[in-house]
Amino acid sequence: MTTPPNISQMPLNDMLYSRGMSGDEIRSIQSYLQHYGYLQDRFGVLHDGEYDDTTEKAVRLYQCCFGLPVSGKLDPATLCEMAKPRCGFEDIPAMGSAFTAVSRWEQSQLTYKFNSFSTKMAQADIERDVTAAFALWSEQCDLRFTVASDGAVDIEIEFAQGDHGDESPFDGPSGVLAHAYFPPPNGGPLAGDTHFDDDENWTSNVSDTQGIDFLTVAAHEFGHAIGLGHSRQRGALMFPSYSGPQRFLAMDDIAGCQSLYGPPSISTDGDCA
Ligand code: TQI
Ligand code: ZN
Repeated sequence: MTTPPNISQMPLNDMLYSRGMSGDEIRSIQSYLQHYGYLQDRFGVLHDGEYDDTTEKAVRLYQCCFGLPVSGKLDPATLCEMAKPRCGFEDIPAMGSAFTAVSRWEQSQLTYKFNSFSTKMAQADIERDVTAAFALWSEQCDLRFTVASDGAVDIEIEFAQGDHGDESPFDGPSGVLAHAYFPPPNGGPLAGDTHFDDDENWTSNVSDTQGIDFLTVAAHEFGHAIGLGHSRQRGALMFPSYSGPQRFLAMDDIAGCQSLYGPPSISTDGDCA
């Protein structure tokens, strides 16, 4: 951890720094904002020593946190606040988790079954992709998924078009692709159930750029079915927009599922001698 610059030792008298300026003072301010967590990755690239758009966003965030007028400029009031003695710990944790967790299943063994299949993909491909999508989660947290052919299960999987008997009808091609219900007590009897819009052009072929990768969407929906909400982290499987196949979990997804279920328990079935 580097020492933050001591703003009280800067020449501050009647200075006003704003967009477009550059120099060593700007560099010190940037390093101050960085140290306390105000220069966030999501603000974009930072030009060292230049009062750029990213610096302005960080200044706005700082002003907001300290109840100062949010001008985006380093005015005397803002500089005066920065020059005050303060705690050396960051105000905004640098690696703050981006995931959200809603609710969890009480048991670590979950069952699923298929109520219907797609008209767009072969049943065997769907079964294989669902197995692989569940495995992404079960490899990283203490959950196991087993398929059942009938009877009461935790996660009911179905493909449907338009109105399909819950409160959330599908909307035809594109738009909403699928939805899943969070673990109990959310969703009542639908808890965990995962529905796919069969008006989408589902594919199991990653090089089919016209289609929507079923495994990716299934893995995202199962994230909801085990209790995760969306992540603020671009690149997380639980980030709320689809930008092509992503058949792996990001660190943030792993942190999310482990916060609910803990790391995978040591296998007792003899396969890791
Ligand atoms: N379906 C939404 C989704 O699963 C439904 C939804 C919106 C939702 N907000 C929610 C479900 C909060 C649970 C909790 O995100 S979607 C993507 C992604 C959709 C979107 O059809 O828009 C994926 C389905 F993230 F790529 F945009 C799957 Cl992977
Ligand atoms: Zn989602």
